[in-house]
Amino acid sequence: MLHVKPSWKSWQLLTEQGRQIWAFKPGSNTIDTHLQNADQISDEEIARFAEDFHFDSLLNPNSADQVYRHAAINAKYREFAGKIPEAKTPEEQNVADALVKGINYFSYLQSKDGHWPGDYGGPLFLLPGLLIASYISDVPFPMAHREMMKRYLFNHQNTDAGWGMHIEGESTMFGTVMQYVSLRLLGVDKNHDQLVKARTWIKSHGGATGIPSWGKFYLAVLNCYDWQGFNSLFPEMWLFPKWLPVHPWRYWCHTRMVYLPMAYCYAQRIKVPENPLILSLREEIYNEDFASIDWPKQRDAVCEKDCYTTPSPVLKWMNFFTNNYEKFKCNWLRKKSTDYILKYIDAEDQQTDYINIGPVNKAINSICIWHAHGKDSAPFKQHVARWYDYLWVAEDGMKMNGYNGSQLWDAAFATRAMLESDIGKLFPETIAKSYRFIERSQIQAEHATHAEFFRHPMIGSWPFSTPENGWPVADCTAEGLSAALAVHHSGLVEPAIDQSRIQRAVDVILSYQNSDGGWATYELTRAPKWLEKLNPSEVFADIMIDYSWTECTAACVIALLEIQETDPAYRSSEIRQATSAGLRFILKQQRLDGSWYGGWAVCFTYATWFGVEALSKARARGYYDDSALAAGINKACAFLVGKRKADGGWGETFKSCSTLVYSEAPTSQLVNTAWALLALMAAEFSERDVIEAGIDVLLHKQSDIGDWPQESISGVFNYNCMITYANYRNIFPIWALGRYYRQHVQG
Ligand code: LAN
Repeated sequence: MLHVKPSWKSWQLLTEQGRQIWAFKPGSNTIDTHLQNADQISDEEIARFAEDFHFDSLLNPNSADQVYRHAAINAKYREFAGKIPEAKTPEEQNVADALVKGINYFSYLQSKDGHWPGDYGGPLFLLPGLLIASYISDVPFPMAHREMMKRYLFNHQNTDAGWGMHIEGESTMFGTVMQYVSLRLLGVDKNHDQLVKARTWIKSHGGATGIPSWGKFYLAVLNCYDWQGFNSLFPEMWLFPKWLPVHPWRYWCHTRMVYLPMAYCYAQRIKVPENPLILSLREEIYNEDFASIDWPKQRDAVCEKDCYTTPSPVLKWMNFFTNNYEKFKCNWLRKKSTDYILKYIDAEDQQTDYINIGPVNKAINSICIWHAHGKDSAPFKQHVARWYDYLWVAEDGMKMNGYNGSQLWDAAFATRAMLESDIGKLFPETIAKSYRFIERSQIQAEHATHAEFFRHPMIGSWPFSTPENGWPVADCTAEGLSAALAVHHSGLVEPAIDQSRIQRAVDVILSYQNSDGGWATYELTRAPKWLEKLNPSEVFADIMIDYSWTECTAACVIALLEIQETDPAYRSSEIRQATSAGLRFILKQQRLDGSWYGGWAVCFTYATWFGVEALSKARARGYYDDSALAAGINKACAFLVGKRKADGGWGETFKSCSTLVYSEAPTSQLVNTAWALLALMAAEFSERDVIEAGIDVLLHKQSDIGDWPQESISGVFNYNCMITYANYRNIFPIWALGRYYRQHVQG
């Protein structure tokens, strides 16, 4: 059983149709009533509770999601009572037992609505944005939440007293100043020992003038940085003709939806009124006297600890132009552009039921809506209610998740993992609940304003989280479809997704293919690669357009190959063409050493699994040029075998993601081991001892009740920021054991 601290029990996760809200001593089980009556407990009592969330092991700063898991498991856990199939050898029996135990444990983590809630924290630049939104609008979080947020921020302070971009990262100016300011907004005294040390870190690294642009933005809103020190966001660019390659409708949707509300704040120069805290902060984070700082000179100043991408000469030239335009700007045009931007923000709010596409525009849109419509307006109140959808409690405290959850994504993977072998069929209720969740998450209607605001058609698609978030994703559609097909195939449930809905999903996948043969994330690639030269972020790479990715392409190719089996007549020649182009793209992405770089998890093992899975599936179906597929698969297997660690497992660190070079972890990592094994088994790799040694690593790491330990952080975005996928430590070992069982044990 888990090591439980008493106060963890005060927090309870309420879930409704994928919505996740953490409640402190909830008086009610429904989310709406709870949100209206939070905080009836005394401050002292709450502060005492928060102490229990002290995180003593910084060796692995990733939370193990103990608070949720404790509540889900401890009271209810039972060993599997059914009959476990008998295997021929003791070793094979171990795999069968571990698989049953693993799925049994995991089934207790499923919420009543059928998904697997889990920690989706990691980035450290999200909560500060939300706290600034709460501060400027004077809508404080309840005391219990505030205490838990403090715990979280203190827990993730590095030993050098700074904070990173994410919980496992080395200290940066962005991370450090944002967490420092957050703690001050939460009421921590500037003489607190940990803050004194953090200030030393900030000052000895040049002070907050060197914070990257997103930090400059937040500080400017907080009135702790002068807007003159911020490169213009040129709001008028939203009025450009649409055919121009630089019109923002062509940007990657996350970049578009973040720079949109940022441009509104910039145009309005929104800032918190001066008050004693703000005046004090201005003294705390700079080496110079605030009034004496030459702000325009700070526009491009970035602390060397933060630099990941260097601004191009084109960007500098453009900044020169747009910054000067501010002196001569036409008020009429400025108003026209901010009116348009506000209309767009309102549309995004309505289309996503105020969840918004992600955590960054969630916070900034809240600020804009507060500014435009007021604290008492209905839209602002709707925004506030959705702040809680992003907050997550774990043993390290309360964090802002990287999305409103990973509900659909995890449910689809979990379903496919469990159904990989017949052992999954021993858990029909778990599968049925998951299927119901997947079924309800498929998007079935278009928003009235979708075309006006550049949204990709989405009927038949699946989102990453919930249908209310409603942003369709290409590979989430593929995973949703593959999972639905796997359930249909299992015969465990009466299909609720009929043929026409399946076909709509296929239509969506086909509509998402790029001209390079690959698939991107939320939309087609809408502008040429040179647009990346305008990336102003300094800390993220490849954010300007939606690029084709190996993982997304493989997922889509796999789903299309599967649909060819179940519905061979449907758009068959287009599907054949699409898969061939997709396979060509995948082969082209393969590196000389046989690996693939992964953009959305750590890293080469992740994408190599996707690559091999797609090539092997195509090979089995007799698609494409068999010798090219075989060569790609063999090279990939050789790569993986070459990366084996002494214990027979695989381990990669997040450094692979930012350096683009395989970076080996000191110890084997479960999730990397499972991905490598899945790839080798998909390839039907002939050296059985290699696979068995890897399987042994998974078996040895499993706990008595069927969980696996949380190891290093496994997700990533934009090369440089890491994100936690708490359920991966269960899903992928279950999947790999299932594949082994299917290939070697099952009759
Ligand atoms: C995600 C999470 C899921 C991920 C996969 C489906 C795994 C991937 O295959 C496609 C891309 C996608 C959908 C994805 C894109 C970027 C996201 C939304 C995130 C990593 C979660 C958080 C991140 C978002 C951009 C964070 C906010 C930061 C900004 C730079 C705006």
